[in-house]
Amino acid sequence: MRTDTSVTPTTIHRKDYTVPAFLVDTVDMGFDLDPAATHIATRITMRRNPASASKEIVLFGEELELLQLRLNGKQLKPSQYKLEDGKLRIPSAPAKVVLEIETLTKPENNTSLMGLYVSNGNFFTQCEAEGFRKITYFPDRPDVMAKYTVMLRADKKKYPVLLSNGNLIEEGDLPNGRHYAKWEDPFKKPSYLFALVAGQLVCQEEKYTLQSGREVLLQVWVEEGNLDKTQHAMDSLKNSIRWDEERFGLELDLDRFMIVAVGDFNMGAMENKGLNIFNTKYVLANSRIATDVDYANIEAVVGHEYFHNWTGNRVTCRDWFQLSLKEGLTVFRDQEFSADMVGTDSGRAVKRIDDVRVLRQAQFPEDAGPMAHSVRPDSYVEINNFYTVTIYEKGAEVVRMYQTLFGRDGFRKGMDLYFERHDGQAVECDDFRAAMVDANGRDLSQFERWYSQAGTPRVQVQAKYDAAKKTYELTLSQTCAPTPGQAKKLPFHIPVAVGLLDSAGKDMPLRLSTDAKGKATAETTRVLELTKAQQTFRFVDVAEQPVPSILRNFSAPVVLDVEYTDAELAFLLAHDSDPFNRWEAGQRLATRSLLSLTAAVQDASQAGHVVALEEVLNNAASNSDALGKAFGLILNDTTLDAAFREQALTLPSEALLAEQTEVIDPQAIHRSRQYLRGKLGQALKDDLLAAYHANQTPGAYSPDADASGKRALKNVALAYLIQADDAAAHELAQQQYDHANNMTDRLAALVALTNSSAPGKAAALEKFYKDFEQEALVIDKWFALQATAYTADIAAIRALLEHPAFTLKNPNRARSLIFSFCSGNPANFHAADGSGYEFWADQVIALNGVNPQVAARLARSLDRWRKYAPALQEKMRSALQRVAAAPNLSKDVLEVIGKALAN
Ligand code: B3K
Ligand code: ZN
Repeated sequence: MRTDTSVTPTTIHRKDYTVPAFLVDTVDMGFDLDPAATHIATRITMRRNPASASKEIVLFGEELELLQLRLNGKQLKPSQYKLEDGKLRIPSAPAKVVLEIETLTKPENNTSLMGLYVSNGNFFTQCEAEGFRKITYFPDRPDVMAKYTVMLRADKKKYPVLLSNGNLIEEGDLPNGRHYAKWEDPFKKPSYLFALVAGQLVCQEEKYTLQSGREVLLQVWVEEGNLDKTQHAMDSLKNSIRWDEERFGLELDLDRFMIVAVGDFNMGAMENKGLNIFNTKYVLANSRIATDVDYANIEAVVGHEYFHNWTGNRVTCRDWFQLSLKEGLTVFRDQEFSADMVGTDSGRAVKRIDDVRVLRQAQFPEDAGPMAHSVRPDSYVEINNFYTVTIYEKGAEVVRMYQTLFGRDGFRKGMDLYFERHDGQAVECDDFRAAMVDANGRDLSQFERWYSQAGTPRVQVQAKYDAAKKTYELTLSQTCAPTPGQAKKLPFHIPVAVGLLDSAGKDMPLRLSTDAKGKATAETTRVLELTKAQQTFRFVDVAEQPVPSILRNFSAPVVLDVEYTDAELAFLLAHDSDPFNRWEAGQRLATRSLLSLTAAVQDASQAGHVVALEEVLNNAASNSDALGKAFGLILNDTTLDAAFREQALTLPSEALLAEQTEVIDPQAIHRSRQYLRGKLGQALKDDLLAAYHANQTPGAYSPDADASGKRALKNVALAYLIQADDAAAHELAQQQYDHANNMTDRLAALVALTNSSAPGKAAALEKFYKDFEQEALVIDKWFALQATAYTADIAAIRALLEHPAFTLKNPNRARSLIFSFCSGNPANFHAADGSGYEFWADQVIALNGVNPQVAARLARSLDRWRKYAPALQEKMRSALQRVAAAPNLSKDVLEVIGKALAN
């Protein structure tokens, strides 16, 4: 029969949404698994949708060989259907239809890792967003939900394990050394949640009793030899199940829940119903191979995928424009889960700081660049390009604002109503907002703009204290810069959490002029609701001139412009009861130093004074002594958790600083940041050394918050000390490398050595490789740390590209070298000769032919090209144009490059 492959890139618009003409009740599938040619027989029962006037069945299919097509038992003649541009259309179909479709795919040739593919000899699927159409012709859209039964058949020796969604209802042997397994998923689901796994895998399994008393089976499947690395994922899964019961009253609805790890995977993990498929990076851990950060990430991702079972699977998205409905909400849930797992206030703040760092470093630039889009986008060319930090992280901030406005209990009421109304449905972001609003009895129509308007709002603060009247006025105003396709922005509804500190650094009780007379004044944080372009809030009974602490706990995803003196910032860093803003004050202080250093370096190099740079920096470092003092107080304050101190002592990243300069000069930023690190390292040398020794974690490794916090503080101290690049620091790092009993310490020592001139650095790198040659995830770290080394020039990167362990086909490996360099090493990537951009273009073009999704991610490294100096801009433009002119570009890459080059 006919085969169809090509799909023309077109822009899909949210406003063009129409309901499906046919609904699907059941899907029965039979797979004969063979890496060279897998035969798939699918039986779909469908009926006309009463809500649609159309009688046309529209099925999607890509890269499929269509072997057979029968409608209500009769084979369809080619004249009875149309097959073009990735769609199979059957015009005027009867009201009730049984479709029987046979397709053929070639999993072993599938390097896109979408649909059915082979990884290390085993079969896996990835169907979100539109991968199911690479398995069979189907109404592959999330608002078509159906019940699935899946029969898997394969060679028993090669593929002893056969898994799919739901419950195993039958298994047995077949002739010729083959066997089968039949799975049935009791819940209706959209096709993007379909999954199968087949191959040589082993599992750790446990029975777990839910709060209701029902017993469920939990399994973590991995390749043989990795069973010593599954305990943490299993613990994280059990914690997730318990947390969702306790915090949201949501129970696991299946009798069996499986996690499977795969080495070749485009992203982190996938929430397929009952059969979550994970990148090995987010499953495998033991102290030998995984860092504290890996442990935390595994907990978060296991939680995230598990939480999708309700927010995503039971209630799903009507269309892909609503993606943040499930992703923003589920990220919020995993953030809260991770915070609750630590439990303490300062532990929660550390988590919040991490999340805000990601938002500022990745989402704010996205919001200011050519791919800017709202949380609920209006159009896309390739939906896979919209799994972005805006949809995920900004989406989570939007959800968090409901909780800030309504409180935890109000938020819970909204969630309960959301499930009461929409369980089993495919809905819109508006439905979530309506549930929140209705459950809390408030009009929140203006809040909708968080979904429809792109761009990061800026909030300006003006303060006035009237000593005679004892009033304190805060005038807040908001603006938002235009984004592509959205010139004008209307005011957002912004919750601004505020506290006022008295001269002793204590919180003042807060009373607003609008408060009812009898209102108690015990509250020390008030959430001001900024809804207009400008608004004044008046606090009354304010005994003395306060220092304001604004946007506590980062209560809204905005940039806050507020004029503080250095002294006020040091005061907030020392006293603010809100740990987030305490950290923030230190970051503001450091940013101020770093930006003035950067400006001085730029001025000097423009004037040609490159030789005297050290002197220029010394002269410009006027407030660095004050910064050193403030940092010293934090470093030595043992009443603070080590993890918090580490956060406070970490300078803003180069990427973050870049966003705060008018014209990005990556080398000047790098030099300044390195210089300040060196200065702080010298000024605090004794204290750093003391902290280094005081925060050792002897004994067996544990990834708990206390121990990992200590390691973080100790290793940030080491990083400062190594900046001096002297023999003592080399010795310290070498000792740590040699005696480490865990990957966190070993890797931190190796990074320190790599960024120094220590005599043992080459030997350590080599030893690390030899010791961990068999551990793919550790070799990824080995590539990444070299790609981000301060000394890594393009020649070093190109040499690593030739390393026998390097391959473009494995996304983790490609990311570890190429992405780490292009986005994690700005000073070298943006080399003045444009060699970094040439490299980038080569790799985007090469990856495009292997894996369009991964290629399109890499393509985004030049998003912000217009923010650089003209000489660099020119070189970036020609690299972009070279990619744009390459043959056979995927729509993924076309969309990203097209938007970057558009005016
Ligand atoms: N929902 C998946 C992401 C799918 C990405 C498709 N390109 C993982 C997650 O967010 O949990
Ligand atoms: Zn998700």
